[in-house]
Amino acid sequence: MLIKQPADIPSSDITPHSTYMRRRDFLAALVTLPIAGKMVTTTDGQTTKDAVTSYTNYYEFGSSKGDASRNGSAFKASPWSVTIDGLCAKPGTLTLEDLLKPHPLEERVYRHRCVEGWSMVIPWDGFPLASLIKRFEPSAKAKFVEFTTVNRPEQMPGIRRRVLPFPYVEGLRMDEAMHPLTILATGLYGESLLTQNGAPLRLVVPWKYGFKSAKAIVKIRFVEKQPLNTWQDANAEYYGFYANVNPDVPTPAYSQATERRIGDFFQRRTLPFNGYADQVASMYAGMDPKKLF
Ligand SMILES: Nc1nc2c(c(=O)[nH]1)N[C@H]1C(S)=C(S)[C@@H](COP(=O)(O)O)O[C@H]1N2
Ligand SMILES: [Mo]
Repeated sequence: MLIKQPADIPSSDITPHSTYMRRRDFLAALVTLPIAGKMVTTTDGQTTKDAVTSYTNYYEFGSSKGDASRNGSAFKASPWSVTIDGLCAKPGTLTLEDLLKPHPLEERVYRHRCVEGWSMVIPWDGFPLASLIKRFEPSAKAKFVEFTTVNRPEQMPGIRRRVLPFPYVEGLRMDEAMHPLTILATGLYGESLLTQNGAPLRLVVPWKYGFKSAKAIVKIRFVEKQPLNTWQDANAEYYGFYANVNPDVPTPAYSQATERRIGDFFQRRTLPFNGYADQVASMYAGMDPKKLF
């Protein structure tokens, strides 16, 4: 029998500390969360939990990346309720617990791309938005879904300073909202979402730029007309409604052709629809790809 001496162990056999920590988190997740399934959509290495929970965009807490993790301690994500209304047969206001009950959580490992040119790979815990939408029976007139996020100036210093028009609003076309890749997330790395990541409930739409991922959702509304999302309202030249990742369409500030994965040194080429083209491109057939930003 061959016994490996420490000097014989190639460095590739040694589990990096971050992976070891991740495994521990995963074991903790098995205990705390009933995860029903797992969908891994990339083999790229996952971004460290430290980076995912500190490098965030959340303007209700301020306009720099660390603001939400620094300024989030006054924010209370419990109790929480969500109102679902608009063009549907069964509108209502539900506590978060009642809203989550019928939806088994899954782990989804997704690429996450920001307009600013950085990206991450994040293991979310969540469930398909479609399974929630169906419960409320939207009518045939409902063409879009509008998401409104929480507006609590007393707990959110960025709202007091009016750094954006609040509350933060996002929207999806109904078919985008019903797409199986679109999820509502309640956790990441096997643990409940922290304030800075959008606790207790946020949207994740992996083929679109991060700004579509509304955090701390309190209202979901079925509407006939395309909603005006906050970033388009604030600066339409930079941010559109569709926000589909398109490496061929630069914004005035950033090229979009490449991205830097947080933790990497080199830039990598950005993929159309953030690498999800096979699953989503057909939804935009016949539309001008330059206008899908
Ligand atoms: N409520 C709310 N949701 C928000 C934002 C925000 O300022 N407020 N920022 C958006 C932007 S600009 C991005 S890039 C993503 C970033 O998600 P992340 O911080 O989890 O990476 O959240 C989006 N969701
Ligand atoms: Mo963003």
